[in-house]
Amino acid sequence: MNKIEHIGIAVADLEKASSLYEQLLGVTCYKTELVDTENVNTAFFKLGESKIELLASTADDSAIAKFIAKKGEGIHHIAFEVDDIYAEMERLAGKGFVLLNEQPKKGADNKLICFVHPKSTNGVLIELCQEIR
Ligand code: CMX
Repeated sequence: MNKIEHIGIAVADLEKASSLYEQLLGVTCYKTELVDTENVNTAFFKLGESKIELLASTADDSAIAKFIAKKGEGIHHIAFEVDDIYAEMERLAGKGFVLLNEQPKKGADNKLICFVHPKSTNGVLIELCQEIR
């Protein structure tokens, strides 16, 4: 894995949270993107090499809605950049990590993504992401 690509933060209201994070970070949101397949609306902020992704639910039964109902707003996942997501998935599966996708799927911000179950990573939801070239 190369680096932390972004940290995902679950928020209840994307507009309010975006405006707050613009003030907090001192940078403007560079992209908002609706990801229908995940039932989320996202807003991205870039700080040097790292990014923050705010995630708001668009459906009552989405992963983000469930997360907020159970734990409240807060850090939802850490995403690591990888060069070859297929090789990395095979490597992690071989070591016993529980992958939540059999195949990489298309995520926000032009990425192929795969999630690793938090039960196999000390309670932290991990995302692998590879830039779609
Ligand atoms: N971080 C840490 N723990 C989490 C978690 C998260 N983000 N989401 C759920 N959990 C915990 C639950 O609290 C629960 O813990 P306990 O068993 O101790 O109560 C456990 O994981 C399993 O929860 P569950 O109710 O059985 O399963 P869920 O239906 O909540 O699903 C998960 C959990 C991770 C499998 C599901 O959210 C998932 O598949 N996530 C991947 C997809 C995703 O998160 N999409 C949204 C982001 C998309 C994007 O970044 O663009």
